[in-house]
Amino acid sequence: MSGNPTKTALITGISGQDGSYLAELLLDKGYEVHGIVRRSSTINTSRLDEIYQDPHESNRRLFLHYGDITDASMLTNIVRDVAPDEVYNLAAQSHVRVSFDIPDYTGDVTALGTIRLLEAIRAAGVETRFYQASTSELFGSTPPPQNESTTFHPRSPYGVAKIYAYWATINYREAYGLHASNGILFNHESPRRGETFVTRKITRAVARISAGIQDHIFMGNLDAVRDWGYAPEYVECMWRMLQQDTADDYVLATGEGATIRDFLTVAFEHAGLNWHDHVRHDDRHERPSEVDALIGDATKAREKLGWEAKTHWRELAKLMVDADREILDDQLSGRHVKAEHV
Ligand code: NDP
Ligand code: GDR
Repeated sequence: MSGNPTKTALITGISGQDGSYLAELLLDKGYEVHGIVRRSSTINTSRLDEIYQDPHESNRRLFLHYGDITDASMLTNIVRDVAPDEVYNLAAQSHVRVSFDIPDYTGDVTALGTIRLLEAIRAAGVETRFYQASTSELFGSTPPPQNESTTFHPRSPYGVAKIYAYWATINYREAYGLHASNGILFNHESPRRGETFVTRKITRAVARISAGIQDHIFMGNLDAVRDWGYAPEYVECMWRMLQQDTADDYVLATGEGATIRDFLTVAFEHAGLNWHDHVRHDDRHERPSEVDALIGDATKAREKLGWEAKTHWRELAKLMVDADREILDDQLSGRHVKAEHV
């Protein structure tokens, strides 16, 4: 790590999967990193345990601020005070199935939250670069392969909210000359993936079933096709986008699709299990309108940013199963002691 910070970044959603990897990456690059975290009744920064720095430490470069993407005045204050060189907007109600249950809230956070942050940048009058966490869910029912020119047809309140945010980002680029880029990221996973997303749900279940503490899981539609990549590789390209002279929009994907059934097969077989013995169906996990198939074409990112996904879904399934077995072993043996973040 280099000594003096050269640049300052502000990350919304720093406590999430991507936010935590991005914070690590930027700290490694010598950045001073500021993140917005929500006040909650339980500690919600466990993904930041590895990089957490005590507020009393001198020379610290990671700063966490209480806030919320629904709080416009807070956003303006923090952007003005931090005067970041780069802003990464990763905060969202990011669960597609849940967005059908809380559509209004999803729109407030995921759509309006973005324009609040863009307005905060404008109101604070700081010179900065902006990254928006856009998604393959924008393509929805348009068949693969999907690239930057593919027609959008979202299939959930989440996808609809993200379209608003996508266009808000482009509008601020065109209207105010803001260096603002959309990363249209296909599904990316890791051992830090939220436990209710399908890959992590499966790999956690594999660990628990092979340890004999669980027998089965309930799942929804197993026919959907997804293009799963590895989150640390994707956040590195978020950074690359903001290093370009000109802001632009890029698809990031592996280019390979697989069904949920395929993922189940590889994950269970990796632990010597047969998924047919352990998976049951529950309609609760089905969506009122499904996105059947997402397979991305990341040619533009390869040609313009020199980026290519290295880890594909089979390897990813295995590394996530290994990680979940290790986490469970630590928990069962009492070795898992959480850091104190107060
Ligand atoms: P996570 O769900 O893991 O993280 C979401 C983050 O947003 C968390 O830090 C969460 O805080 C925060 N957040 C939620 N609501 C608010 C709010 N009202 N105010 C402030 N912060 C809030 O998502 P990922 O890390 O997987 O994804 C990051 C971003 O990228 C999201 O915008 C997601 O929609 C998008 N995306 C993700 C893809 C993926 O495959 N992972 C693909 C394409 C786009 P808390 O920890 O308190 O819940
Ligand atoms: P997705 O991810 O909706 O693609 O959004 P998720 O892992 O939730 O679902 C993927 C597919 O699996 C099917 N499925 C199930 N999903 C869940 N969560 N639980 C189940 O039990 C289950 N059974 C089957 C789903 O129907 C779906 O087809 C993710 C999020 O990270 C978004 O924020 C992001 O924008 C997109 O990826 C790209």
